[in-house]
Amino acid sequence: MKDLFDEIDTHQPERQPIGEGAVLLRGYALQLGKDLLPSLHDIGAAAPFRHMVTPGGFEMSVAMTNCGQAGWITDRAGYRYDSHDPVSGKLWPPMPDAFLDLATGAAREAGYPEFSPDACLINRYEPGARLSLHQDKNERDFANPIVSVSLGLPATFQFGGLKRTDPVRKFALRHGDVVVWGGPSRLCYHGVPTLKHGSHPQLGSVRFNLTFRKAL
Ligand code: MD6
Ligand code: FE
Repeated sequence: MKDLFDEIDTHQPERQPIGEGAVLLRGYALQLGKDLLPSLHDIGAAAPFRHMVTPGGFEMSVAMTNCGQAGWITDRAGYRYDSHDPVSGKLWPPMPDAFLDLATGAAREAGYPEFSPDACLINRYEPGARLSLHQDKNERDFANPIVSVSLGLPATFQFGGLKRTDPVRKFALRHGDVVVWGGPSRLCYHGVPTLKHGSHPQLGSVRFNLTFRKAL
């Protein structure tokens, strides 16, 4: 039987340049998305989502976890990558093959055939959560792109320039959309304004964002 998921998430795969070196691959993860969900569940069981604290002392509204060799963390001491989950003291769960295949495939599609991620930050947004404008700059080498996969509830993605005060454009990111982002855009400011209420047929009232990086 055709389910509600099919009705909503059948937008055509399509490539939309959003900046120099940055492309939005609409629907790229729709086929593979099904294989991601069991792994996402397992990672959340091994390394539970948590609300980290910024160096300034604010608890983030987005809950996060990681998989891969390196995980992005923040606490009062700063933003950084660590091989271990500070909550459990254990290594982050390994990056599942389905994740790796999706990330390298999308990167290749976007013109980055060498991309070999060692870190996957998983963001979980519930309605009301937001991620303020920031640059991704804790990685060792900005020559590598970032691959960002959106699952579940739709969100608005704000995409600005190299200065915080540069004008910001907005893009809707829906279930299955992938943004690949590198080259001259690599250090552009970006953010996600407050997630609106809603329910996704597969994931319910939540949005996940997976960002794959080469951190080390
Ligand atoms: C999000 N994404 O979409 C947050 N960073 O929930 C990011 O912060 C991000 O999507 C770098 C590159 C792509 C991204
Ligand atoms: Fe980011």
